[in-house]
Amino acid sequence: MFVDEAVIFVKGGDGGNGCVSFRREKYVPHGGPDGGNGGKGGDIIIHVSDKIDTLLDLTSRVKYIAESGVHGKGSTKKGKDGKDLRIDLPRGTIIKDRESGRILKDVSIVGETIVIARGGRGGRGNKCFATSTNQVPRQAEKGKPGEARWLILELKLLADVGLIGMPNAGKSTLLSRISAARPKIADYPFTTLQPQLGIVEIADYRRFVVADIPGLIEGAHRGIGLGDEFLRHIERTRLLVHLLDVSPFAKVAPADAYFIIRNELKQYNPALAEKTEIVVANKMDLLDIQDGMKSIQTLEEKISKPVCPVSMITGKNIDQLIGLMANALHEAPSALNESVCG
Ligand SMILES: Nc1nc2c(ncn2[C@@H]2O[C@H](COP(=O)(O)OP(=O)(O)OP(=O)(O)O)[C@@H](O)[C@H]2O)c(=O)[nH]1
Ligand SMILES: [Mg+2]
Repeated sequence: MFVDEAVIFVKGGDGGNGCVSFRREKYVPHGGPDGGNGGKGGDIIIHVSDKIDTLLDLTSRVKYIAESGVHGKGSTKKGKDGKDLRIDLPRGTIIKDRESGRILKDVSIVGETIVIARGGRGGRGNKCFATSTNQVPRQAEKGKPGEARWLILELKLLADVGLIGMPNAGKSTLLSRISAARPKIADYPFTTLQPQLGIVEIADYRRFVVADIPGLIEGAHRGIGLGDEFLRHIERTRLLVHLLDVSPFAKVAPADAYFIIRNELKQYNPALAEKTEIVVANKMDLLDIQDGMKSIQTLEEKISKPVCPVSMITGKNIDQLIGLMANALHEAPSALNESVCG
């Protein structure tokens, strides 16, 4: 299951106490103060990683407490600092303070590190309190406690590619063909009720994340069908793949379906409609070759965009489509418009 919220407690390590000690040496009857300072407590550090895609690991552990600093010792020995504790979070996690509800950080840069709870300062040893009037100070400072807070972690589905289209167009079938995800697929509208993620592995250990969302219909932005709230899951994607059912059984003609969905995107968020888009004609196996070629040509003229014809059932052009997605994610958007499916 895809977990997108976790609540954790974080606490920096406590600072070590300062030490009260006096020098004891042969032939030095009244040695001066030599109590060392305590070590600093470790920090809790958030590290943004591209190795993880969910908050699943964080749900098995609630408390994250960094190591405390060691107390100071005699002979002005400073206590050792506590070790920092690193928590890896996936890109796109929003970190909120549970008490105030305030967003502390919206992490998006892989490799970024953020100190989310500081370790306490070590206390000063009695050596620091010696003055000209008090040469035998018997006081030392206690270490400060580490910062502690409850955090709410939220992960917006952060996908590279968003699959959009009318219900029954074959979006979930596409996700199941190109990734290990196993979404529900059925021959009726609104089979998908919740967004699903799949990871597509490509050459050289590269991969990208695809989000399959419930189908959209005319008026989705007014709440018709399942509404448009799922579009928020693809707001941050870099690429949209727009699936059209070009079979004779489609309820809406492909060009009409295209413009209906485009309009819903614009109504929801004009920036979403600006994203690079690959248009895919699915269910080509249900057309004969001649009709298929002609209908793709007509469709391309009507929408003034290249269309990639595929069949999720026979597997026709799926590899080419993956190539188009990979290129679009890595190349300039303008290069995409020239690309064609074989
Ligand atoms: N003949 C044929 N059928 C297909 C193809 N792709 C998908 N289908 C069928 O179309 C139906 C709908 O597929 P889904 O993948 O569930 O469609 P969806 O777009 O995810 O639908 P919603 O979740 O309702 O939005 C299923 O019965 C699929 O088997 C294809 O290329 N050819
Ligand atoms: Mg579906």
